Amino acid sequence: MIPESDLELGQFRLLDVDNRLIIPIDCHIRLIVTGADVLHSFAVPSLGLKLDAVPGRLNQVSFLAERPGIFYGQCSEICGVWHGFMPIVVEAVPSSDFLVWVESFSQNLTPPLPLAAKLSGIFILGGKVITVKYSKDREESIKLSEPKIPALFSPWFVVGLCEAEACFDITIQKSETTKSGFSVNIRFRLSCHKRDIVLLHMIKTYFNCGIISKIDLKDCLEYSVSDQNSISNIIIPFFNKYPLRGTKLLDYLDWVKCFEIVKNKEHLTYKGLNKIRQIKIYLNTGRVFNNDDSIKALLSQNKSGFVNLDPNYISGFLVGDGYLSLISKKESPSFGRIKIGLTQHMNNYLLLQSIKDYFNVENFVISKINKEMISLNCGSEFTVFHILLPFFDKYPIFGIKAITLRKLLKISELIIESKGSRKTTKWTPELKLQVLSIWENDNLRLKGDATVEQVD
Ligand SMILES: [Cu+2]
Repeated sequence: MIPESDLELGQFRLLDVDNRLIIPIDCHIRLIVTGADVLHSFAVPSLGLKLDAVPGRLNQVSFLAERPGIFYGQCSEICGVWHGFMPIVVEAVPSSDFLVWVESFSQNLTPPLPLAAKLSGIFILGGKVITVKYSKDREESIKLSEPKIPALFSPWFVVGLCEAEACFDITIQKSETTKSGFSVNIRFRLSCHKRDIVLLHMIKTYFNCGIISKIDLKDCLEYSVSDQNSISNIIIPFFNKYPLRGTKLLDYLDWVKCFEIVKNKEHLTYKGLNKIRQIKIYLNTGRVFNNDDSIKALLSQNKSGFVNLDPNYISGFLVGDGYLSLISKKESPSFGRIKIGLTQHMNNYLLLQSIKDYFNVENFVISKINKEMISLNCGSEFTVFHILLPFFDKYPIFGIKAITLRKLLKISELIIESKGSRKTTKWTPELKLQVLSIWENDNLRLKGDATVEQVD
């Protein structure tokens, strides 16, 4: 049920739910009902449905929705103090829509959740208007269409993005309700700047679990999954199927260990809790790298059975930890130079190396930024224009950076054209203006699925 405080205009008090039951119209549906605790009754009068929910029994009924619509019902068997607060919403959609939804999920993950639970969230999100702020003086509202997973979207993109931005989080808190005096919270978190809200929503739609919330301190939004079912049925199977490959893999593996402890309720004992504490010391920022060969072996791409680096992983990683920019100061001698690169902590040297090897081009080199950070960047205009930009076009990046990429692609075309057969670009004032007009052009914007569209 949606609590009164969260109701939006047009929603019904005590009747609207956060998980709708989605069914196709003109299809014979068999509904199987049982009770998990006490007697309830599943009743939707406008569909002619009323069925007792009895613990330990399966009752079934068949029905047919003849038209699309939203049908409301409530528990109809006095079941306890919360009896008045357990509404039912059935949403009937045309079977073609239903199939499209099912299809969009079958290509990705098939979490062992009931379909209705898988499909919720999408319907809640669709039609919502959000304001996206691109820069200080530019913002626009985007009506989220029923969010689609873009056609070229790859799970490896998500992995790359998570390699950069995800946090496998464990918190231990004092608690008065547990015997050990502590409770353990396990969360998967992915944060990004608030202008990338559409991207986060896309990830949420993809995983079909979790919530998006604001982190107060910064202009940050966070996508997080903390319920055990979703972690166990969606997040962990995902990262087992599409493994991380940098130092985050180590965090992930430790985090899974802790999750297993919690899942088996061992954290309620001192021994289990201490195990988690031990692991937690080294998690995320606490990890010590002493050039341990076993770690190297784990992260080495030569390890047998290691999954090949997928190009979409690189795209996701660029969205998280990379940069795409243009030197746009008119007076600068480097005006018009396009910069693409990835910045990482030294510990992730092997990862950057493997990306460098993937491209296997000259002028794409790893350099030291300071004591701790290294970056993979490109000093050759030819490589940027003819290899890197087209690469990220082919294996698309999503989110705000996709807009930057569009512009840089246009600028590179313009520069290539103006060069003709010359070796270097002749920067006439007109050419500079043309470049700037593309760079500052506002006619590109993000669609509800985090891809770019042109507005004229
Ligand atoms: Cu009831």
